[in-house]
Amino acid sequence: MKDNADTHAIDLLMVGPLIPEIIAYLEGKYRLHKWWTIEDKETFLREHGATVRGIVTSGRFGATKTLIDSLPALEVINSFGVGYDPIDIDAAHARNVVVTNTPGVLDDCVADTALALILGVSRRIAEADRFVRAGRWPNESFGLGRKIGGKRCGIVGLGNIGRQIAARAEAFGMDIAYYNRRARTDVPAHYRYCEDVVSLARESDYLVLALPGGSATRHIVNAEVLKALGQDGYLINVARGSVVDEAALVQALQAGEIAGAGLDVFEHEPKTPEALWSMDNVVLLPHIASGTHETRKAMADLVLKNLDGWFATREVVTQVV
Ligand code: 8YV
Repeated sequence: MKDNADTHAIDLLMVGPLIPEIIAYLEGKYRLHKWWTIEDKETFLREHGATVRGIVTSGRFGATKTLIDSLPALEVINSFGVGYDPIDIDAAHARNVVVTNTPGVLDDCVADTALALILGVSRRIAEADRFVRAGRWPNESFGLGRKIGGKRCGIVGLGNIGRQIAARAEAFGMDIAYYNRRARTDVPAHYRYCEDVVSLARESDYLVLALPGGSATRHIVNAEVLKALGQDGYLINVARGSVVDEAALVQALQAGEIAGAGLDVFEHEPKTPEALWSMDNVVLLPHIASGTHETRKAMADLVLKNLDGWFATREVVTQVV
C-alpha cells in the first residue's frame, strides 16, 4: 500500500470543471490536474499518467475506458451526481477501481423539479411569463391551463427519486402508477404497478421518467410509448436524455400526438432540438434538477468525503456496486 501521509503528493485528475468549491478544496489538499485544460493530453499521460490515483468527475463528464486504461495507478473514481452512466463501470471494475457517486442527497430537489415541470406544462407557467413580458396582457386574454389534481401520474423508475415524485404528485391529488424492473412491496399498496412502459403510458396523463440512463434503458421511451401516452398526455423527463428517442419525441410533438413535454435532460446535451424552441407546450430546462445551493453543497461534501475517506483509510461512503 502506498504512503498516504502527504495527500499533496497524490495526483488526481478532474475530467471536467466541477463547482469551484470542489476545485478549491482539492487544489488545497491534493495535486489536482484539470483534464479539460490540458491541450496536449498524450504528453500529460506520458509524464503524469503513471501516478494518477484518483479521477474526479460527474454524471456529465464521465470517464471512458480509454482514460481509465491509460492510468495504471488508478484506485478510485469519485463522481458528482447519482447517475454514473457515462462512467465505464465495467472498465473500472475490471481494474478493481472503486467508483463512488452521490445518491440520497439530491432526491428531493430532483423530485421538486419533476413537479415544477408537471405544473409548468399544465398551467403554462413559462408561456404565461413570456405573455406578460411581451406586453400582451392589456390587450389579450391568456387562456386556460389544465388542472393536475385528479390526473394520472405514471412514473418510470420507482427508486428513491421516483418515490419522492410519487409522494409529491399524490399531495397534488394525482393518482400514482409506475413501471419498475420489479413491483415494489415497500410502497403504498394503491400505487398501481404496470408491467411495461407502453401500458403505463396508456394509463397516464403524465409519464414521468426517473430511471437510470445507460445502455439497458436507452430509448425505453420510443414512438410506440408516445403514441400510447396519447394526445392529452405529457412527457416529463428528469432522468437522462438517452432514455428517450428524441427524434421520435420531436416528431410526436410536431404531429400533436402528445400534449406537451417538460424536459430537464436531452440526448446530446447541451444541444437541444431546435424544433422544440418555438413550441409553447414544451418547457426546456438546462439539466438543473439537482441545481440548488443546498443540494449541490451536499453532493460536493459527499464527493469529498468519499475521496478523502479512500485516501485516508480506503473507506468510502457511497460506492457504486
Ligand atoms: C448533476 C445528475 O447535474 O445526479 C445526476 O445524475 O444528472 C445531476 O445531479 C450532474 O451529475 C452534474 O453534472
